[in-house]
Amino acid sequence: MSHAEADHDTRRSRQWLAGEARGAGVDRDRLLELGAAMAALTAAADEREPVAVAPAPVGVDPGIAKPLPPDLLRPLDTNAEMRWTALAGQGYVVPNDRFFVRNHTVTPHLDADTWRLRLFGTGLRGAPTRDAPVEFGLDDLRRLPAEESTALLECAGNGRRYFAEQQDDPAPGVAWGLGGVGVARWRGVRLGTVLRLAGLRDDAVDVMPEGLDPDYVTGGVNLGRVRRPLPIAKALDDVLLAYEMNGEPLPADHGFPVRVVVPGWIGISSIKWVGPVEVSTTPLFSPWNTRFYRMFGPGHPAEGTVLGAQPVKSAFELAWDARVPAGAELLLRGRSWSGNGPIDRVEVDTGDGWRPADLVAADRGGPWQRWTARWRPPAPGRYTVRARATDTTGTTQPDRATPNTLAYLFDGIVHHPITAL
Ligand SMILES: Nc1nc2c(c(=O)[nH]1)N[C@H]1C(S)=C(S)[C@@H](COP(=O)(O)O)O[C@H]1N2
Ligand SMILES: [Mo]
Repeated sequence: MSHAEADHDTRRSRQWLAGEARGAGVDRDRLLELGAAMAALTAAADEREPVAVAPAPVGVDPGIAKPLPPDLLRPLDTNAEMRWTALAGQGYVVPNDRFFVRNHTVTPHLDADTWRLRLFGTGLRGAPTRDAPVEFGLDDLRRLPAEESTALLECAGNGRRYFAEQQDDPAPGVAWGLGGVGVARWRGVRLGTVLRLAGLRDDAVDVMPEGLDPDYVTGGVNLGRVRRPLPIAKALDDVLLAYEMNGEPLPADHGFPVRVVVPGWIGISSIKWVGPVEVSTTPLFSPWNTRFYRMFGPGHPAEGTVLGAQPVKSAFELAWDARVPAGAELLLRGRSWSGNGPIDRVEVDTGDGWRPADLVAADRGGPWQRWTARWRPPAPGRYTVRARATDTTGTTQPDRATPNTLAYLFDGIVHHPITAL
């Protein structure tokens, strides 16, 4: 069976439309009724308008635990995006102090001693209920065989602001630049190991981890806790219950004490602060796979279209409108990535045509690819630099991304301004 998110979602949305919905939190007729007409509203309320480009005003608590130094992170309402300058001179992974944060509400402060993973549902032997689940404490998980995985996490809305800024396609929602992405070394136990210990049945089909952060309320409707189903095949493949990030205990903002890490799938799949986990012999649904994280708008049916893998993107490790000395040779640095697989080549244009960038050999085949290109700005003035990558499936970034109502999956070539002085 395919583990690709798009294939799974195509199957599930057919079942959902056929009325097999369970666990969606809102009944199916109501969801259909809300449907595409709600899409614009949903987008605005769901991802919310950015309120600050500068650091959060004094007295406004963004609900994020770690400091948000302006040179590392840019607050965007309840979220914070990594500044790409903060990666200049860094290694392969993004240090925890500058890793982006995407919170639907606020970072909860959980007690590791009383925290429990609680598995329940028809997909486990004896069908334990939510109130009488199979439990694991943090020490139980730490005693199980540990695994490490270097995986990329990216919000589906990453790059959203360029729909409006570069294409005149106004886009509601969190105005991410390109900083809603990061790679970290995650350590934990395989979800599959825990599912088997909990008594996984052969006929289980879906697994739905649920976060312990506050309920998500939007458009006057309480949608409950952030949760999103995974097919059993993916859950048994490479999904981790991670308790460490880059060699440290998972930081509060990134899911302490334990989060799910779903390599290759959009960020929302990787549920933070996981508590309850439903395992079911019938398909599971949540607003996070029926209402959000779908493509709506021209060219899509009313119920929306599956959100596939993250597309190809590239970013310079440079400030927006960076100031550089005219006449001196610069080494431009950047990174490219794709949800379809490794990056094959990267080209850079500094104003006189596309030329190949030099790829860092050690990164070949990994979740993202670092590259460099030399450039000497000939004279003082304003310049635009661009980078475009091609992945191993042959997919290249287009000049223009295809718009969709919720403005997901921006893959256009970003025009990065630089001023030479
Ligand atoms: N419980 C919970 N899990 C969550 C979220 C959330 O708000 N609550 N946000 C999701 C989204 S949309 C993304 S992109 C990633 C972001 O992970 P990070 O904040 O560690 O970068 O977490 C996902 N997991
Ligand atoms: Mo996200």
